[in-house]
Amino acid sequence: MTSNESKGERTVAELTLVIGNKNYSSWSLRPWLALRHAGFDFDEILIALSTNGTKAEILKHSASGRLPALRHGELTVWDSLAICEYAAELKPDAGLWPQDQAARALARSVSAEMHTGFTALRQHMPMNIRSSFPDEGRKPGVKEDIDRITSLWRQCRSRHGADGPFLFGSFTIADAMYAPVVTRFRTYGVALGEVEQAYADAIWNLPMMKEWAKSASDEPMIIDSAEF
Ligand SMILES: N[C@@H](CCC(=O)N[C@@H](CS)C(=O)NCC(=O)O)C(=O)O
Repeated sequence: MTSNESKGERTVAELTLVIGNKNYSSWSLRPWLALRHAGFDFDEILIALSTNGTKAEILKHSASGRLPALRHGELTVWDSLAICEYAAELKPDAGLWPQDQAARALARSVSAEMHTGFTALRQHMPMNIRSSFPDEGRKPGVKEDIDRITSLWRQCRSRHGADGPFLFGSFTIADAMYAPVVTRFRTYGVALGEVEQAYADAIWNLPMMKEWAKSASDEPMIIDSAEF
């Protein structure tokens, strides 16, 4: 605790994470979880997506025109996975990547596959944490994406998950990358096998996940393209 905190004053965090709507912005959720899990003190700036002013607001923080972005002093880090990597470098002891080299390589592979792939799932089952659409989203390519994701989860759990309930035992960036999928499976009522359901429950029951989901439920903004 700093001396200012002990006097009850809020210190300005060194890090600021600029994010989109908590209900819809799956890319924002990922680094938010990684930073939280690693115990960073960070401020948040939330920019409402899909409004007339969204692009101009985002551009004040990131020339990429996309969220999330992390500000650390003069430095801006953008893109969810790059922010997670930066957090892992800032706190090497936080365990954001698995210690074992082979496990770490697999964790990076499954994270990269999430980052670049599963376009059918992302398009047809957009993240909408507070809602329930159990009959929607079964479009071409979605089942294949779900099958690939659940197979990856089983592979990680059986090879490296012995020491805890997450993909590599304890929580890592790989879990942060797949957390939005866990919420999608809930929203769209995707039936899971025992191993995948236990994993999904472990993610959903994380206090930091509950906190994000509560904020998502409290948000007034509605994005029509992510509603059914
Ligand atoms: N690959 C990027 C994707 C970021 C992205 O597409 N973010 C969306 C919000 S979830 C965005 O900023 N959209 C811009 C807009 O709505 O104007 C990442 O991993 O951060």
